[in-house]
Amino acid sequence: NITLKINGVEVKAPAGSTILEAARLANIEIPTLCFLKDINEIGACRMCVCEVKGARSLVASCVYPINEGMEVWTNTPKVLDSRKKTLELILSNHHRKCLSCVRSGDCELQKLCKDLKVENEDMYEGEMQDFDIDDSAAHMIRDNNKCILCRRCVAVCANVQGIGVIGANERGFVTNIGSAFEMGLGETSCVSCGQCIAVCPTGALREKDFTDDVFAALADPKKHVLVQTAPAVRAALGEAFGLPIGTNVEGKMAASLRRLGFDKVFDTDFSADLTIMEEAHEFLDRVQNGGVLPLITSCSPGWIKYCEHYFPDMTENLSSCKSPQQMFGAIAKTYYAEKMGIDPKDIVMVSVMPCTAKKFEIGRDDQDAAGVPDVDIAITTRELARMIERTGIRFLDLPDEDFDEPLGLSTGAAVIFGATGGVMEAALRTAVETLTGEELASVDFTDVRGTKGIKEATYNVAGMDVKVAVASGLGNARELLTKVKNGEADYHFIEIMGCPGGCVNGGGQPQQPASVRNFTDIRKLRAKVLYDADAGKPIRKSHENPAIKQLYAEYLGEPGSHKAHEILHTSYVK
Ligand code: HC1
Repeated sequence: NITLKINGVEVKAPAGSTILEAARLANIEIPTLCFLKDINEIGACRMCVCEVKGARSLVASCVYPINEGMEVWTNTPKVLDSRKKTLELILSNHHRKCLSCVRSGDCELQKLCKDLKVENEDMYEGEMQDFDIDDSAAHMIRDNNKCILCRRCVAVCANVQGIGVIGANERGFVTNIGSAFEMGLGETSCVSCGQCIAVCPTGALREKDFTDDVFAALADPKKHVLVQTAPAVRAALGEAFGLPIGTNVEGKMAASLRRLGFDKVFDTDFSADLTIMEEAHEFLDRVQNGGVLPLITSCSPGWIKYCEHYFPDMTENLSSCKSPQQMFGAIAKTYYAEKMGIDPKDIVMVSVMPCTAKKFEIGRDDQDAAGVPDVDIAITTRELARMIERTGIRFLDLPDEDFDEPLGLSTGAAVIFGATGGVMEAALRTAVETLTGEELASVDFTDVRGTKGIKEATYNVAGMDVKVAVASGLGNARELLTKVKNGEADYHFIEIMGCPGGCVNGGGQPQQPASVRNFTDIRKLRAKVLYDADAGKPIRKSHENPAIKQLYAEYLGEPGSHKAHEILHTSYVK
């Protein structure tokens, strides 16, 4: 450990720490704007400046390493004044439409202005940029008039996802973040993961909001409006209402959806179980009949788009299974519609997803089992929170309620889909029992759990070594697939999720500020919600879900049947 003094108080911190980290250990939060640990460590915005004894000027504490005997001040008038001036300068070229901004109340810039006593937002009045809004992508909007050039979005896109479709254009006063050659984001090979939105400190980046369409459907008496909720939503929705990260709000979520007026409140977990039935069957079929291996999971639409753009020769490795979101819509508009005697055209299928790429997925080709789109509207966890707020539902006071049956019934295998490794574990539970014909002694495949970017394991199943790998985040996916392509690694089955940590950390989840993200692994806390939910379920294997058994018995026949293929499987483009 290194001993230093911060504001006159002795502090000990591990060698290699920055002033920012050492101060945090002493319960002093130094404000930041551009800094994101391990992602954007550029020391550029000057919000985190401090005085260091002997240094000629203020230093950027996010990148300044501590040393023995160092003396630091984080609270002198010079420091506070400098930070305030930085904010006033940012505001001089920021469209300050705070009252109508989607981030009002959780904008990092707004909070800093309040904390640092900015009293005059017009301090440096003068010429302002007036950028066009980029709404060319299916899933999001860029409003550069609210961009503060922190470059977090650029860094997460390039350094974490390995995509790099955005960067700084021009120089000086006209600097702006966008794509090359002034292209709209929708014209680039952006995969819609929304990680840029998740890290944006202001309202410059936001998802396309479809909540008005949902309200219109709910108000239409001719429509039968169904909702499905993704596994990871229950692990994060509570954050939008001030609950600690890692709170499971499944019951309150179901209650709130009922009060919003949905005709049935169903669960994507049901179709996650269904996906496992089809995907495990497909895996065993490929293994036993010399099909293309490794089989790669297909539930994450950001990953699918990435594969199509960047690894087109591997699309035949993709499972032909639709994602659980799409399978749900397909079953709702075929099996459920027939059972209930409702014309599929009168069903409005709404999905609540932790993901922005799901907005893109619903418009893909070959996703219309009943001749109409499987899913009509995909909204994010954040949009659902806004609907709840807008209608005055007192979320925290709601009772816990259950999903409706039968499409609300699910197992522990389904709920872990939302964490990296969860789909693999769920598939193994079913594939192993199918292959051996014996009951598993333990359903926990712990080697594929955890937030590590790439995980590998080998399981001996019925005398065969089954090699599996799991990657989350597209930079990790690229690393793994490059090894497979070069013959340096060889697997039977791979799970890939587009977002680091899986859906719990999806681009549509409630945003956590840098002051939280830099010091807490939000992926781990949210994933724990799902693993705890799994452990507490009476049924933990997809093939034991009674509603799934009934669906096959009454309608689909066997997994992989002709009918199952027509309704539940899809195709890809190269
Ligand atoms: Fe996901 Fe999936 S797990 S992709 O991360 O397979 O979004 O949560 O809904 O479809 O089930 C997302 C989550 C989600 C699908 C499932």
